[in-house]
Amino acid sequence: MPDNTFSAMRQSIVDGAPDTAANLAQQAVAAGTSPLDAINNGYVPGMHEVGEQFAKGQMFLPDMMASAEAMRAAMAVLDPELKKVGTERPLSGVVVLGTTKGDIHEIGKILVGTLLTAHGFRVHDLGVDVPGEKFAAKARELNADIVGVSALLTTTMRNQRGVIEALEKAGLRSQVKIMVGGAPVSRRWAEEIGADGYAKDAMSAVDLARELMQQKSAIAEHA
Ligand code: HCB
Repeated sequence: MPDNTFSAMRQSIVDGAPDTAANLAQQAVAAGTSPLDAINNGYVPGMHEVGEQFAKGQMFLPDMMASAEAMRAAMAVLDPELKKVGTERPLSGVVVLGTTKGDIHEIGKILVGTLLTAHGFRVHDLGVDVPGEKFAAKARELNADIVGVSALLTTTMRNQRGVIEALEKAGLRSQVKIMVGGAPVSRRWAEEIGADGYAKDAMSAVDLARELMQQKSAIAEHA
């Protein structure tokens, strides 16, 4: 796919233009472009630019909402394409996913869920603004292997620790691996709160989830 198409995708997000974003995604699918390339090289850079402009006071909340709408329109086209990869795979593991309490950012988390599904994981997405107890209850109900917690605000990333505490309180911590992510989150933060891993993007989340499943089976073999 030519660079100017990626740059048009990026611009459709900055402009908050859902129809353009969706049309470009359809063209990409028709041209056989990898949906992940379109997301990573086209749409996500647009989101980053929106974040930068918002931080500088050059964009406001309604603009950021329009950009999110454009991203959703592109994802509605690309999501089924991403999921096609996973249809014939054996079950890799069960993941409970959600955005932490106080936080309504969901685009990155949805992308993580889509790629995990595409790579054979069964994903239950709890949505946004999810308290720790709800993660724990769903993990118990589904006998989950992994809990993935997203946070996009510096004020809500500390609630990731709350999810770990809720799993400990429910007596599930030794059975469930925890991975964290989101723009302000880092490997160091993951270590500080006692998570099992950090992923910087959706594809790294798939790699990490696979690694965590290997760790789980190694523990089971030695038990
Ligand atoms: Co929002 N917002 N926002 N926002 N927002 C950010 C996050 C800022 C960084 C923008 C800025 O100031 N530069 C900023 C946070 C500052 C901070 O805390 N340090 C911010 C702010 C301040 C706010 C409000 C407080 C604004 C206000 O009301 N004054 C408000 C908060 C509302 C709330 O949550 N309580 C708010 C609202 C919004 C919306 C609603 C307008 C909209 C979200 C719409 C939605 O999701 N339905 C929005 C958006 C779109 C953004 C930006 C522009 C983009 C976020 C995004 O979708 N990125 C964002 C700027 C930015 O992040 N650079 C800005 C694209 C995805 C693909 O990346 O990082 O989310 P991702 O996910 C990656 C990665 O992190 C990882 O994989 C994903 C896929 O590759 N990952 C995981 C994510 N979760 C994972 C979990 C795992 O287990 C593993 C990996």
